[in-house]
Amino acid sequence: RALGAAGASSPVSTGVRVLGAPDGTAPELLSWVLETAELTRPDAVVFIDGSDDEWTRLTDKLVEAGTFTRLANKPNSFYAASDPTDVARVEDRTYICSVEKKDAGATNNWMDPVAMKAIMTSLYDGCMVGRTMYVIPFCMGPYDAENPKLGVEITDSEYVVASMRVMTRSGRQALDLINTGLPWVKALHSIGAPLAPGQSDVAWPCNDTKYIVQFPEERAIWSFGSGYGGNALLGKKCFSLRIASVMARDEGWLAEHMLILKLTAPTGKVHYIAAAFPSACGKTNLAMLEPTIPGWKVETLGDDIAWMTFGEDGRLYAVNPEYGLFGVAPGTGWKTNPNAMRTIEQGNSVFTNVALTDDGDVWWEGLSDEPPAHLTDWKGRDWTPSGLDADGNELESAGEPSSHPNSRFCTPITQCPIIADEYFDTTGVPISAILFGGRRKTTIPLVTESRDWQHGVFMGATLSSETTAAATGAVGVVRRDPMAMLPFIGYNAGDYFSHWIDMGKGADASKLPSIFYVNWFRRDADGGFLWPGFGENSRVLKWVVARLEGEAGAVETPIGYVPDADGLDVDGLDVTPEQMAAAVAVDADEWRAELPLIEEWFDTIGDSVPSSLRDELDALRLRLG
Ligand code: GTP
Ligand code: SPV
Ligand code: MN
Repeated sequence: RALGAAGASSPVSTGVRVLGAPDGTAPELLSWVLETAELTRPDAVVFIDGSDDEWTRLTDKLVEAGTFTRLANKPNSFYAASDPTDVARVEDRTYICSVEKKDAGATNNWMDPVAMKAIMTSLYDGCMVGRTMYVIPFCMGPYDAENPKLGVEITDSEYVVASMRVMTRSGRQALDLINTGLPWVKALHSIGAPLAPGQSDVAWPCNDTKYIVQFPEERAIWSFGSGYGGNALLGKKCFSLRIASVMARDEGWLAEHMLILKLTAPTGKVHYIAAAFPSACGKTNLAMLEPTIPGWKVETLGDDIAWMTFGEDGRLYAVNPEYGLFGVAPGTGWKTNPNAMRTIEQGNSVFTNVALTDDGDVWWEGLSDEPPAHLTDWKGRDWTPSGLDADGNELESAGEPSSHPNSRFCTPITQCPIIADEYFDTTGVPISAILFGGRRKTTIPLVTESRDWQHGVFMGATLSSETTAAATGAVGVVRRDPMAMLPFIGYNAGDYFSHWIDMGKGADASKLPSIFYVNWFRRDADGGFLWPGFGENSRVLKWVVARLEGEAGAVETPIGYVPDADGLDVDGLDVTPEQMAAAVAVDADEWRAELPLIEEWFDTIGDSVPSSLRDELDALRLRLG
């Protein structure tokens, strides 16, 4: 019972001891906790207070259980390796259980909420036996927001508690707000791995059966079977995107899968930019970019989620509801993302499914040019760069990367050395430009400016990208990923498009952000990237800002405006004029081939696609000839 030491203890009718529930805990919360304990039957219930002592108790317990390995080379930091089957979001097991099927739309899995609850209630029955149930009060966004967005996650995973403490504002302060009577979201999570008396635990308990379920009308989340980030840290994708997108539709704002950055020009002029790229397509990297062009500065506000609402001045303001970064590890290094490196170096971080070095640090592909001579890979096996052991025998890990491609670092955003002061503002920052981007080998130019808001929404609605390891399933398959939100829209995608169109119609057009479409991932004939990316993306940001201010040249093409011959600043860049031309080229044949795919995509969504977007498709077809 060491975990409960800090709190009051009250025996309840179920016989479960509730530890740390302070006097004044909202009755609705207390009764939900007791109801859940009655169903799931944990050994104890612990309220999370957010204290340092609590962090120490939790991480000690995780180390003792073998889930965490304390890193010798980073302060207060831990390594975890998941079960090899529990490494990513499970989109095929994710459901939007609205009352009516049509409200989930064609892009979401759906089941009748009553039927789903019957299935999940029997899964939850006794699922926490032998474990501790934690109650995590949390707040997405600042505590002093006008309408703080509160939630409570119940979980039986200490890994989830530790991660939620990094990723959200959580503990006593959130509970105090809930206790004032403000609305809050119920988020229930179990790894689904009860322990019989005497049964020994494994380092990463989980269940082969997984369900990630949102009940939009009730604003409730039920998750079962997985301990992985997006499936289990319910404040993140489940609340801040799926449930929040429904709230945003109803209340007239936007909940988006976007980074937020502050860009300062050499003149001192500031612009705030939001960008939506699908999972593992470059948000964290752009958010922390170190410009290669002199005099330009980027500061970070967010790397994954933006909540945007119109301010009284008619401009669109964005806040980042998160408190941490849950970033893709592979590819993150001093050359590509030095600010992420500086953030994690300070410690207080959790690394999952990366490799361990012999001196107690972490490593992953792309961290440095040369891998260490020996590693323990994410599956716990010996790993060497050659794939051979000291005797020249082939290792079981030979030919495989040391880290899972979706391995992640989980670290406090406040440690980011370039965090913008405005991160802490409750009102957010006024957005000048929105970038949509994807991972496409062909067709999509480096940067294209939309003609207006409606055309920009069309760009977002038809965004396509190659799938990545952030979700289970095939990698590298081109699919439509509207606004980078395909797995996260909590309702009918066509209605979501209408909401975007309506947001623009209700606004002063001169104050709306300009919308751009970017692609860092276009390839040449040999398969190499046409554009160096990372810090060099500052050159694209410079062009975006110059367009906003009417200072940069552009060519009008059937798909929008692309930089003219000397539009992009390529001073000092090691790229040939031919490469540059290929990076921004609009190939009419490639685009004509795209038309039926867009048509098919709209047909998949069906009648709910707004007619204005069908009009945009017709107009594009005409312009392409
Ligand atoms: P989620 O956290 O899954 O939502 O992803 P994200 O959009 O934040 O992706 P992230 O920035 O972590 O990048 C994912 C991968 O893309 C990493 O392996 C990066 O190294 C790589 N990447 C990011 N930016 C660029 C770029 O400009 N060019 C190229 N070639 N690769 C990039
Ligand atoms: C993503 O997949 O878009 C992520 C990681 O940002 S997760 O939080 O696991 O969804
Ligand atoms: Mn994401």
